[in-house]
Amino acid sequence: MRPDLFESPDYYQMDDLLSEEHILVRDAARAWVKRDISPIIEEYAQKAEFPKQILGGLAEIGAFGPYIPEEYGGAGLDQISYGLIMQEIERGDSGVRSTASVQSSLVMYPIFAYGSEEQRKKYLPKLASGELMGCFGLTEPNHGSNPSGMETKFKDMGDHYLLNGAKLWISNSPFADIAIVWAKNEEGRIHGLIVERGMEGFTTPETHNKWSLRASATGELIFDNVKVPKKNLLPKKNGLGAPLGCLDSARYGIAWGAIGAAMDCYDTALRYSKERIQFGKPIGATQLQQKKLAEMITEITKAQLLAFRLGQLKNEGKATTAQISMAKRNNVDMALTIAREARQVLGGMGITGEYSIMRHMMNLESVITYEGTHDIHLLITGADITGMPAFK
Ligand code: TGC
Ligand code: FAD
Repeated sequence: MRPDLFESPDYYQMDDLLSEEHILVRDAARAWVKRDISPIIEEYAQKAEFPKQILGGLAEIGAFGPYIPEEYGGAGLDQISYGLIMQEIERGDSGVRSTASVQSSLVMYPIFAYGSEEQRKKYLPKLASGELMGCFGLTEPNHGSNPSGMETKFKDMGDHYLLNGAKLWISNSPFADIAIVWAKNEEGRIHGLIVERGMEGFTTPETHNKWSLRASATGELIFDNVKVPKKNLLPKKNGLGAPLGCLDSARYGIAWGAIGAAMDCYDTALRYSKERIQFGKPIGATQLQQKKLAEMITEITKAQLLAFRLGQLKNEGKATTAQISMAKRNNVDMALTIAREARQVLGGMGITGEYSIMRHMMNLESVITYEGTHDIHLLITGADITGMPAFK
């Protein structure tokens, strides 16, 4: 892969809206990605391996639990800082951002928001430092978009719970130390359980042959009569709203992250268009390539404004699930469209690992599917504006 020459586009002077802390946090993440991700990521994606050596660096830039209070080991930052960190990491690779999203919003958040004080103290500091890694098991082989139908269940055995079932498509599962698992009790009510690696009957086979998120480890969670101590149940919230609440936080991070992937594709295509000569002039001087580039920067700018306003609402505790859903859908769709267009600007070179665009494009095919598919998010907006849910 070529040297990382990334220059961040800021067409509407968004930096003027950021605080000094936002810029410090953003620039630290940006420098880390340039130094520790860009030089290695293509190789790891090609060999379909997660680069475990980056976990310490992710913890150092505050990517594990950015908004979790410092007393629990988090960085105690606001939601815009969280978004900016996700943007910079995904500028490097969506799979690396996935690892940070899952750890922060799908593992640390539920322990912080729904866990007991004992659970918070036991797990959060170690998750923040990367000493412990987690994963989140909601999706099942027969229940993806419709998690309320889940079949994974647990039974009260007096001194412990007995857990049975299976989860599929779980980011980080092959190496995670703990899993936040959503399962139904005997009354059919959904609860979160903290399942630890090493518990008898708990296995995490890896999913191979992915063409997308190749530098992220994805796998299953299999529970075969797993004895889970009663103290591992998240006590403060149950029902489908509990996992969906975690998704709000992760989807928000993805809305920012996708901007990073789009910025990288745009910046690469812009530079290439100025250097590549055909018919005696740079291809960037042709009207058709300028149309592509002009549309890209317009869409990136709109996505930046959407994410920033959503960040303000989130800081004020006012962002709704439907608002977050709209930003996730719009920004990921925007990034995928830009990746496809940018790939064309590079012609044949666009399909090689010399440049990041094809990797971003393939990654974004997962990002547009996980955390709620593009179509499910359209339906969430549809339900919100009409008052008539069309899922069922
Ligand atoms: P619905 O009837 O709408 O809601 C059920 C109950 O939940 C409440 N609720 C929420 N509570 C808190 N926060 C939210 N965001 C909530 N949204 C809904 C709701 O009020 C209700 O409460 P109650 O008391 O009335 O029971 O549920 P539904 O079954 O109709 O489903 C709605 C739908 C389709 C939108 C939802 O199921 C959905 O979002 N499906 C998509 C599934 C999904 O996104 N899965 C993601 C899995 S995790 C993942 O992909 C990680 S990738 C990680 C990475 O690598 O980055
Ligand atoms: P389905 O739900 O079977 O959907 C198939 C198609 O039908 C989609 O196009 C969908 O939009 C459409 N559809 C479904 N219902 C409707 C409807 N009512 N109306 C119209 N169209 C509909 N899950 C986790 O729990 N934890 C993780 O860490 C995690 N990581 C992932 C990592 C990767 C790389 C991938 C690919 C997925 C991951 N997922 C994870 C799972 C992800 O959330 C699901 O793939 C996603 O929610 C969609 O579920 P599904 O794949 O079963 O598709």
